[in-house]
Amino acid sequence: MILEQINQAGDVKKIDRRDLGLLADEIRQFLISSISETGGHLASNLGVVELTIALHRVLDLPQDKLIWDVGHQSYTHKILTGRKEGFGQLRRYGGMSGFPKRRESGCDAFDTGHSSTSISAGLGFVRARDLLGENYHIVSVIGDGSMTGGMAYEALNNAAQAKSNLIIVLNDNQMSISRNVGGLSTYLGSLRTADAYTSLKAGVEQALGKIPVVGQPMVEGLRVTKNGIKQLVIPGMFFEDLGIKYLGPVDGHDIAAMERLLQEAMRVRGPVVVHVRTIKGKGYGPAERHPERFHGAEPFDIETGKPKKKKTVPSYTDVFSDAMCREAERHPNLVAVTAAMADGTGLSKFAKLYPDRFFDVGIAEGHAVTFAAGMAAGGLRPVVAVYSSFLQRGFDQIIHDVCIQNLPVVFAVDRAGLVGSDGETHQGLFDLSYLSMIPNLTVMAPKNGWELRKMLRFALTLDGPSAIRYPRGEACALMTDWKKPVRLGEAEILYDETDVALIAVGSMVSTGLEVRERLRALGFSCSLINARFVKPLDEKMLLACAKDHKLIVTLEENVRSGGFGERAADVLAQLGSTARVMQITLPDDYIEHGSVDLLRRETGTDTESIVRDITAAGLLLRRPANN
Ligand SMILES: Cc1ncc(C[n+]2csc(CCOP(=O)(O)OP(=O)(O)O)c2C)c(N)n1
Repeated sequence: MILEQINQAGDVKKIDRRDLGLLADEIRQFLISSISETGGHLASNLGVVELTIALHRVLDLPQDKLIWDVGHQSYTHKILTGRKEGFGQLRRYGGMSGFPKRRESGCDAFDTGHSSTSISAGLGFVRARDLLGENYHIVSVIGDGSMTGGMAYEALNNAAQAKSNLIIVLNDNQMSISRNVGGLSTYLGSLRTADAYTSLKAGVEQALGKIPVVGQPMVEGLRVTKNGIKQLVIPGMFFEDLGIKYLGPVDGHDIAAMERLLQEAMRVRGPVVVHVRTIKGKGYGPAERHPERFHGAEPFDIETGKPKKKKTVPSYTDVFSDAMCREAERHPNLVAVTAAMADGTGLSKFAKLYPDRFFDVGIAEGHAVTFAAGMAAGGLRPVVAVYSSFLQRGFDQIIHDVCIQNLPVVFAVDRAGLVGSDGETHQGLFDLSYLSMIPNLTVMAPKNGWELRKMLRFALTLDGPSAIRYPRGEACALMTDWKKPVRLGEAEILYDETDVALIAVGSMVSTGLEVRERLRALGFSCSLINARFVKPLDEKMLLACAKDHKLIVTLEENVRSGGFGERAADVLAQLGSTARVMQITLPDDYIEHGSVDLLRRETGTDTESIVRDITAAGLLLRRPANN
């Protein structure tokens, strides 16, 4: 095994050039077999095995800086920097992250997870290197999908001024998670076939030149339109015009050719784009055929490529997916927007049924929000389906473009709360805080699948903007008997008792149900309220709870700061209530990867921990009464 000779950064340089193909094969087998057990990002990683080997052969890590955009494709990099053993615990609590982490290795130059940051960060390193008088190479590796994000262009524009070396490797596999979209992807397509254009142009000129009398003037005429033709035949004009040198395209599975081109790129004074063509999923049939399915894969059977665990219960995403198709029938002006997450957000079905009313804008959440605002101002009813952590990218646009103008845009905020194995960058911990502080925006969270459907229907009746946040994974199928119609700012009282009032948001309502059972077994009487609205808050309900209970407990999957509990306590204080409010929230901190159940326990938001906290507070509460 060649792979056994790789134990730390730099070892790959010692491998005989003739054995590099074998090493790439072994890495692929290793990736397929370990990800089939743990799950993880497979297709992107299989695509960059040779590219990563070539990068590690020309760079000296950790002195040189290698920045992976998104970072989901950094597995081979982890293997080549002595972390092969970490794959047994990949993305598990306490185990190795699926993304680059500076705390995990000195060879991880910059933490990533969200897309399109690598050129900005790389340029930052360039300025630091030059101002501090240091000497090392900096390479940002960015995919063609991530090149659809606006930040990448802001960075390119800024990088063009740099006078010292910055290498931008453009990993072009024509795919984002699904097929890449937009003008840049078309442009890259033309670069891929640049050789064909070059020979086409030569052929046309030669043929025209042979035509008597008119032929030669036609060739001259053709040359006058030089720029137009140059755009077609000189690869990388877009980058070159910006002031960034372009090299390539090069076959991303040819290690020697990439090493040569990277060496050349290292000699450039200034920013340089190295255009590398790769095949997503390379070397594993099912992933090559269905790269979108193997982008982020659950554990799977290697023979068939099928997931090991069969899905039986529909997820919230599935419920939303169906609800959108149903609402589209009722509302001819309803349109759907995604930022490169058609599959992940469940909009693929809508896209098939209503292709003219579906918009994939690329990995461009900020643009998606303002684009939706424009459509709403123009008379459409846009629904932007987006993950909680990625919507952070659209914060200003939500305020500036949607909410100040009170435009009726619906945000379907998926993956809200703990998401699990993707870790810090992907957990949806902040949306209740950053959304519920925005004037005009209605913020809701459903207790189960039924309520998600009703909330979407309700949101489409509002004159202003709204957000519905729901978690990753199976839709709660409990509490189906409670079907109170959704009305603005009204909570739903599930059990009306005394002692403790549990007021829960969305995913925490079912936890509240369990907590209530346990508390009742301990002799407490216990109300359970489904908050439904985080904004506007149901003040009447809050005051009633304060009056009739000894303790109010709020439950939410969001950080404490700016969350539901803090707002509820604040409203009560403002209304003059002295009610005791206990806030069950996620900590004001970043939460690493791990299973959601385990993370709930670690953060004290599981049933057991909540019951423990409440009973402790309950005893304190009772003491004065017993005296
Ligand atoms: C801001 C943001 N939005 C969405 C995503 C989800 N996402 C992860 S990878 C990816 C596609 C990236 O495509 P590309 O850069 O071409 O990499 P590939 O997987 O094709 O190698 C997307 C949309 C993200 N990580 N960050």
